[in-house]
Amino acid sequence: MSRTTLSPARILERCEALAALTEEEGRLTRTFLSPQHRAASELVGQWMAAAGMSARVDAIGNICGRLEGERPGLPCLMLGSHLDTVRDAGKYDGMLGVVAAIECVADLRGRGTRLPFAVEVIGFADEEGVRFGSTLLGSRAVAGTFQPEVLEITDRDGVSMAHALRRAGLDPAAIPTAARRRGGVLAYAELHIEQGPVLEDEGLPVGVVTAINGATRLAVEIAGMAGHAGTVPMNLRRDALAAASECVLEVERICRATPELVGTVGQIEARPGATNVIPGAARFSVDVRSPRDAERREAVRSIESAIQDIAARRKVKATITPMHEGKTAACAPWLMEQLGAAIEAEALPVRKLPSGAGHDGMAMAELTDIGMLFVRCERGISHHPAEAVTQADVETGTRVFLRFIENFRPHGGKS
Ligand code: HGY
Ligand code: MN
Ligand code: MN
Repeated sequence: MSRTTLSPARILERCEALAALTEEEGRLTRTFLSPQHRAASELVGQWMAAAGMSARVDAIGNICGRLEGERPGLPCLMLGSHLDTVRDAGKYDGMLGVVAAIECVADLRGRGTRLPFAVEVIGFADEEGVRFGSTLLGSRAVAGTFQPEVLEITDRDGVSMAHALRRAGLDPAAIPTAARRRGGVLAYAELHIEQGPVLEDEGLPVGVVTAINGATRLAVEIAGMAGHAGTVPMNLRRDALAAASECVLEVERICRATPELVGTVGQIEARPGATNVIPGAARFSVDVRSPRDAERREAVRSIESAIQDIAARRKVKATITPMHEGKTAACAPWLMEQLGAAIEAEALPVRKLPSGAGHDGMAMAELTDIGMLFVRCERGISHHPAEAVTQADVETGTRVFLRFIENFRPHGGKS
C-alpha cells in the first residue's frame, strides 16, 4: 500500500464534532430523525463530499456517499456504520466506523486510486432503536427488509415514526426506494469498536468478527390498579411496578442459568409516577441475546411464560409486544480471510471473535455477505460516556481497513 495520508487525529476530531450534536445537555444522546441527527448527517455528508464522494440522503434518512470505480456504475463495496446513539452514549459506537471509512475513501481518492468497483459509505440513521424501540431501521431499509408496520410505533412523546419521517421532510411511502438490488453490492464491511474486553485483555489493537449474536427485544405493559399509598392494605393491591420488578428479577434468573445467554431490562417506567400513588401501570423493555438462536428463542419463551405467571398471581394484566427479532448473523469466511490478510500485512496476529453487541450487519446480511473489523476500546466499556479508543489503535484499525478496501476482491473474484 503506497504512502497514505490517513489522519487518525482527524478521525478523532470528527468523532468529537459529532459528539457535540446531542439532544441532552451534558451527555451524548442522538436519536433517529432528531434535529441533532439531521445535523450529524449533514456534517457527514460534507465530509463525504470533501473526500470526493457524491452524497445524498435516502428515503429513511441514511446519509449515503459514493466514490465511483474505474468506470461509473460499477457494483460497490459498501462500508458504513450508524450515526444514532444510545442515551448517555460514548463517542465512538457507530461514529468511528463512518468517519474511518470516509478517511479511507479520501485517502484512496487523494492518491488517485481507481478501483475495479465503486465504494459506498453509509451513515445509518437508526441502529440503536432508542426512539421507537425497533432497531436497524436504516440498514433494514437498505437491505429491503424494512417492515412498514413499524411506521405506526410512537415515541415517548406519542409521535409516530411515519409522522417523524414527514416532519423530517421524508416520505414513509418512499422507503422501499432505499432498498438496494443484490447485484449492486459486492459486500458490506464495518469497522466498529469491540464494545467488549477481549482485544484489550490480549493486548491486540484489532480483531476479525466471526458472527453477530442474535437478539430479541420485547416491550411489556403491566396494567394493575392505582390507589392511595396510605389507605390500600398490601393484600388488596394490584401494584403494577411491584409486578414488573418481580419480572425483571425473573429475566435475570432465567438468563443467568445459561452461559453466553444475556438478558437485560434497560428501560422501566411506572405511572402515574407519584410518591403517594400505588403504580397502576408499568412498562419495561426486555433484551435477550445469544450466539445460538434456538437457545435465545427458548429463553424468550420462558421469560414470556414467567411474566404471565407473575401477572396472574398478582391479578394484573401483562401485554407483551415483540419489538425486534434479529437472528445471529455469520460473517462471510471469504471476507474474514481478506480482513485477516490486511491485519497480517500489518505484522499483527489475526484474532477472530464473536460480537455480543448488535450491528447493522445483522440487517445487511439479508442483502449481501458481511464482514466486520473490531478496534480495541479501553476497558471494553461502551454504551457509556467513558467509551474510549487510543489514537494509535484508530491508526492501526484504519490502516488495516484501507488495505482491506484496496485489496478487496469480490467473492471468488480474480486477485
Ligand atoms: O444493542 C446493541 O448491541 C447495539 O449497540 N445496537
Ligand atoms: Mn450501540
Ligand atoms: Mn454500534
